Amino acid sequence: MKIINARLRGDEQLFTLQIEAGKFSRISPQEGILFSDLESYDANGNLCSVPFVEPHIHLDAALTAGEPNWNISGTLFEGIERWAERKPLLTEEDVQTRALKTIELLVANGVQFIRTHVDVTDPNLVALKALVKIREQIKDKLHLQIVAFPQEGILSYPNGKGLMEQAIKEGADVIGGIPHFEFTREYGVESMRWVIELAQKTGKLVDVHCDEIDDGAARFLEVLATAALEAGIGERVTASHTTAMHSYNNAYCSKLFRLLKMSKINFVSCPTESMHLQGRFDGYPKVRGITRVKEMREAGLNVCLAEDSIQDPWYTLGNGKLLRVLDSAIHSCHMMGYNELENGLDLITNNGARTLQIEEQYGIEIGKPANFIILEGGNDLEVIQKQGEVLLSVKEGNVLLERKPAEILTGPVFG
Ligand code: 17E
Ligand code: FE2
Repeated sequence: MKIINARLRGDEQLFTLQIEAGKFSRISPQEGILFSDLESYDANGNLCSVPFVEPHIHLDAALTAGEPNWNISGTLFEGIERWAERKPLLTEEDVQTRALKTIELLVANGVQFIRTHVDVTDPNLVALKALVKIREQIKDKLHLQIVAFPQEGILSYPNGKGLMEQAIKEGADVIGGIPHFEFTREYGVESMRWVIELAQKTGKLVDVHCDEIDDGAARFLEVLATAALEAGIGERVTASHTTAMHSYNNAYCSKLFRLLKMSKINFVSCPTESMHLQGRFDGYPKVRGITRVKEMREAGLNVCLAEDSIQDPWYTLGNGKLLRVLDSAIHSCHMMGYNELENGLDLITNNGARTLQIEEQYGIEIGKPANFIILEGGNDLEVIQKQGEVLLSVKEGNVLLERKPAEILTGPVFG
């Protein structure tokens, strides 16, 4: 396979990329524009980028919005209640059907690497078993990581610790947590120490729903980061959401950031989800309830963006388009500075890859697996401006998706 007339991130020139045996074998700058031929894919000056990474999605709950009841208040807590009504109705087939449909949406929008949280506060672990099967079924096409996510708590749910351990035995890759939802602060603290100890014992990664609440007193992030630092496993640990950080005072945040940098943990922000769920207990002015993405980037912390929900009890919209999530973060986090836009795609590509610890499979470099997408636009700024479609997605040399650019058939021409 050969790609001609492609742009690469951070470079003005046109490139030809050669792929052999599923790997990049040659990446060379062109003298000028090459004529299309039958053997080559003509990128037409568009960007050849590393694939999108979806580092935080709930595939078990996707496409269940309104079943059996709608979330009327729009709060996280009502979402958890509505989901608790849907959970007893789950079957493996139901989970598999919805998860595969959702994965198709993500793939159609350039995603090749996914981390899904799966609720394990279910004595039968129905959703977990279904997703372990899906991971196996699609493994040649897509990288899927499964987080054992204790939606109703580790210490606050009957046999919570046992279910987490069972989920690891059944094949979960990542250990989750939800300290801000545990009954007490003490349970929250204990759960974070327990999660890190389990990660040390099992060698698994960690990704905690951490401080997803507009309570400036929710400070489990410092507990998680300290435990990760002391265990020396920070790079394998992720704090998702951290929306309480929006409500922390700046003096505390300044002290906290020193620890976060030392710990080397990763961050996931879900700006569309947080803007929708957070701020619900405020009058005006209302907090946006999004973690400090701009400040994290400036401090050199690893932060990436995710969609979190696709049409579930927490969030009725969602369509697999990470460019929409990025657009939302750019607005809500004041990140429209040129310096922030020129490498803006990092937030939905490289930073997510680092969070998932998949960097050896990731990167447009000779010898690496040929995993890439072609985006409408010649650089990060143009791609973000256009909000266009993914034209091609290739995984290890195999075409996952090809799409023709949309074309206006009749319409105004003014110049
Ligand atoms: N569960 C949770 O605790 N938080 C979320 N944002 C979602 C599920 C989607
Ligand atoms: Fe989540």
